[in-house]
Amino acid sequence: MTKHLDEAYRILAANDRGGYTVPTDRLYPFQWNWDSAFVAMGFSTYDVDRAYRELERLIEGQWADGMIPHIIFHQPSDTYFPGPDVWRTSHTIPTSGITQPPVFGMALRAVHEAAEKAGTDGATARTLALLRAALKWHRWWYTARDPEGTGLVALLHPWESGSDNSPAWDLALAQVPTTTDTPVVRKDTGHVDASMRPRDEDYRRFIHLVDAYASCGWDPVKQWEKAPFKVAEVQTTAILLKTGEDLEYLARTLELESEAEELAGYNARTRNALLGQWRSSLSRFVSRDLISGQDIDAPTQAGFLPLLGLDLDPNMSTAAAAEMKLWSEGMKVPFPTTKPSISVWEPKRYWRGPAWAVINWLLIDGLIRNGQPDMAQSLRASTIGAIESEGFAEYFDPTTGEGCGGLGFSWTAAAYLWMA
Ligand code: 9YW
Repeated sequence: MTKHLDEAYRILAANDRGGYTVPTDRLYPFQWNWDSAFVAMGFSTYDVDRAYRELERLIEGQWADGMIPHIIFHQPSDTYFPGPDVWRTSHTIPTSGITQPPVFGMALRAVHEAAEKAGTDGATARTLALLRAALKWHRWWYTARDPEGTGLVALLHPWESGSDNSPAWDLALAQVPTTTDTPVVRKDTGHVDASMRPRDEDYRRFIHLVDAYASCGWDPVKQWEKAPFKVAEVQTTAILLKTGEDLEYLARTLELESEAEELAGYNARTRNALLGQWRSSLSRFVSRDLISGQDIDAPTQAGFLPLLGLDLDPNMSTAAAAEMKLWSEGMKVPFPTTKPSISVWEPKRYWRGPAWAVINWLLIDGLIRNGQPDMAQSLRASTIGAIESEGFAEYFDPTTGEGCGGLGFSWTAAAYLWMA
């Protein structure tokens, strides 16, 4: 184990670009939002100052309206597409124009607690500044991405989910044209085998959406009206709820009572809304396509993520854990991000089947919260085992355990530090 811990520390040091961490060299040469939140939790296990720094560098990219973008382009690099010239946003430090799952609040609580434990100087002031940024982003989610106050937040681009080419988007994305005003010059397939990546057609649709929102001047109200893709999504909403709980806890700890009450209000609304997305016939939760008005019942990991932020009735949590066990049968490394028995399942293609350490991390937390320690323990053991035998890969083929995608991956290192 010491050998692997040392390797995890080495990877995070190698991917440091000056207070922020790139997900991996070359393939992803900038700061990614939810990657950095996981990485900050990894750092909090041994270097609290560096953990704070990771989050502080991320909020350098925060927009005036509160959004924290999914990529912060701190320094130029020509090894990634689409770069700042395609996003055409106007923030001082170049950024993308969309966001990513708000793991930030979970990370902030973890870092704050680690600082308290270590008696770190200046921790309260650093937590407070980050809490204010997190609150602004939280309000942005509820105004820009849930203008009707339903309690579920919507994504306007599959990249915002962090699960780019998940089968969950197939039907909604099929309605998005493949035409683009921007030449699609992919770089990812020069770093990683194309058979493991999203398809060209997916990329053309991803870029069509970028063009559409750039032509709205990135104004959230205009984007909401014009969006060709709009999904009220349970994985992101569950993460938002867990982050909302952690921010509420921090606000109370720092005696920000009115902010704590505001957060409690959001949390209550979202808790009810998420519960309404449970489908007992499927033993999981479903997202909703706000354009077609239909449930999205494609079987993906997202259906189990609400365990992270909810305290389910034991019948529901037992049913969800049993369903997860069924998907895991015959898998060397669960948890498959798509149900293995369905026709679109591809065990090596990015979010269409593989197992990801950070998804397992969130699922484990949700299972523990909901009284399912056996399933949690088996996911933890298989995640650690996969990393120890295959290295710190971006993700794993669940059938063979083979490490796939980019190597020396920061969030896999962070997950190992957190779990081991
Ligand atoms: C992209 C960095 C990111 C992750 C996403 C993952 C992938 C592709 O890599 O995105 O071009 O942004 O899908 O979850 O944050 O690791």
